[in-house]
Amino acid sequence: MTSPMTTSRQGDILILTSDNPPVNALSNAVRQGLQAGIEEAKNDDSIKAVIITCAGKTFFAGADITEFTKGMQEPALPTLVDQIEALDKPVIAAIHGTALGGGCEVALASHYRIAVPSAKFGLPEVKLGILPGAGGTQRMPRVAGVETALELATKGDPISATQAQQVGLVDKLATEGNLLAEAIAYAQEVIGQPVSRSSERPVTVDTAVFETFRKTNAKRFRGLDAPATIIDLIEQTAGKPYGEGVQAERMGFMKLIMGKQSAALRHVFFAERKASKIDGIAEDVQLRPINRVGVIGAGTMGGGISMNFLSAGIPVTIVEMAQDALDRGTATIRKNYEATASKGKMTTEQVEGAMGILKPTLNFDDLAECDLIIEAVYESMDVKKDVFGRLDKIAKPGAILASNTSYLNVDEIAAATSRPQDVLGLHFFSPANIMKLLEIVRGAKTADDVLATAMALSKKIRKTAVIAGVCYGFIGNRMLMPRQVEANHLLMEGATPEQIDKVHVAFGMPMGPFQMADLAGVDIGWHRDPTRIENIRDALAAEDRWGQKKGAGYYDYDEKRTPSNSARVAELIEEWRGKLGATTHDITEEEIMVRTFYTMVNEGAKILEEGMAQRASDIDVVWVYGYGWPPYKGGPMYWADQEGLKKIVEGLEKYGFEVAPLLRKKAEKNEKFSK
Ligand code: TC6
Repeated sequence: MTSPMTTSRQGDILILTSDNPPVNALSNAVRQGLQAGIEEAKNDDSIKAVIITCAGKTFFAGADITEFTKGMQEPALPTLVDQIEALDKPVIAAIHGTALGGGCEVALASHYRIAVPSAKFGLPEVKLGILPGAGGTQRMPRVAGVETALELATKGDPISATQAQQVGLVDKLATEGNLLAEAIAYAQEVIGQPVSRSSERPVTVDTAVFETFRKTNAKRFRGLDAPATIIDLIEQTAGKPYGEGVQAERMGFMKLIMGKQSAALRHVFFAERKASKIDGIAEDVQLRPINRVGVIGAGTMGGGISMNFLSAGIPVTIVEMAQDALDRGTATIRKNYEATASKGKMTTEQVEGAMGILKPTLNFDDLAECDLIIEAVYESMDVKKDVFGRLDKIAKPGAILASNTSYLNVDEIAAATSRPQDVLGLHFFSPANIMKLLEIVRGAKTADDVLATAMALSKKIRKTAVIAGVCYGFIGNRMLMPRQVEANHLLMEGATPEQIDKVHVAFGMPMGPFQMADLAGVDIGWHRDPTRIENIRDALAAEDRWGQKKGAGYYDYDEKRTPSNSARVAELIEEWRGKLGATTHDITEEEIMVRTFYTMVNEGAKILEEGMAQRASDIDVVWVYGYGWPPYKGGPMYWADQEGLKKIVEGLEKYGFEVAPLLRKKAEKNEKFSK
């Protein structure tokens, strides 16, 4: 096999280039090549400096994650980075794309770092449940300071080359497109100078930083092992020599990588990437060009959907029926952008740039110029059919017609047109400009290129998309239903909202079913007839207890929206238990787990069996990115695998649920959902 590493000479400079697509992961072959290059430089007196660089779209994006389960072969990355740094000739890392994880650690071990402005630097290991294990926890505080090191290593978000330069992580910025030539010139400048090793620099410590950092980020790090380990590690080793620090780092790394959280997070990493692969579609299918998107409805959903495209530089035509609704929608989009700008996350020019490509209109026919049209109108089959019938008359040939329905039958909607092959569901989650998940609903007649175009577009607008089949509620909402039904039954059988929510929060969900109802609005889906009260939810809605927005729902809220248990809700629950003649019993945590979590897994199994999801890991992606399932528990199907499918089946049977045949079969055969 040919090596992904090549060496070349430019006078007395040795250039080591990795070409290991797609992301130049530091695989065993790359590490071997780098080590051989460093060895060559050490032994050859005619070499005066070394440049480490990468071909393709990026500098090393990290260790090769696929090797983690196989056990890393020598030379291991920690050994290699120390060898790079130990060379007594200047080593220059020339960086474009992303220097992430192990890639960033290679850069830190190099004596100089030159980067193009578009390059990004980061330590995303924490997102895989591990810590920077190749000297990153030791070199980063020495190079960029403890605060930057904590920020980068515990949150995992990358910083730009300019920011990296400000904190000392980049020594020199190069012109875009001219990286290697400028790296060579830089190397020539530093040849002969004594090398400066980052591991030999002192760490300046202010002990108060750690406690403040822990406190400020307590909510964000809740339940996660890796950030806590990283903070402790940096704190405990800050005053110590590099050698001691790196040993502690090794121990921390080994402990985390063998833990359950890291395994689950790596599952999510690969699941997310797998989700973009569409079964049964040729990889080279020709995509349809999308130069303008039409959105029907300027409400919360339509506005949020539009923002995704505007932010990606794709012009949007947004249509409403009345001027005031259109103005309100446009104003909300602007307000949201301005709020982002006020946090420093967008410039005024970017705000104006996005608003400048938004075309608000009352004229439905203006949609004729769009390549993709998404309707975000009232959730009613009749209304949707009417909209699609009208679209069919005016949309240009080949335009993709999408419904943002959360539940309805996309095939029935498609049948209202003469071009069902161009129709699909694009189910965005609210707030649509923020939530990562997109369910792409594949209708019976949806054309392959339509699906592939939607998938490619989802990447452009930075969504994580999953293909779903046509069924009520698709993947996510369909699985939410048994949870909701059971949570309500549990209330009637003796549980309190807070008892159920507590189990969900302790599990790692951001909130429980009743907290979620209060946030989303208890009135959602309500028939709005205060005389027709059929269940406790109707009763709450009829009393104006619509949730947080009204200061009362399943909980009472103060002005800061802090919840407290509600005596009125307790009364209503009692009243409804009486009306239904419900007998109550002590509800245990186990019962709540089975009835509100196992039932979701059961529904997931049915979804898989019916082919409504392509693979179990897609279901996990839906729940992690759309419903706040804790990524460190891998998603419902992965979690069920870890619990043991036999245990899930036994739990379901104990409480009288009908077990999905696929779940039963897998449990009997001792199989798992995740491969
Ligand atoms: C580490 O470094 C630890 C060090 C200490 C050791 C002691 N390895 O995301 P994309 C694959 S931990 C293996 O769609 P993008 C990915 O699966 C690592 N494979 O591309 C996909 O494969 P497929 C720290 C990897 O352009 C393909 O590449 N680093 C790796 O949207 C394309 O990926 C990270 O956590 C990898 N490290 O985004 C960075 N990375 O085509 C992880 C990607 O067969 N990577 N693949 O499905 C990323 O964040 C992004 O891939 C990206 C590129 C921003 C680099």
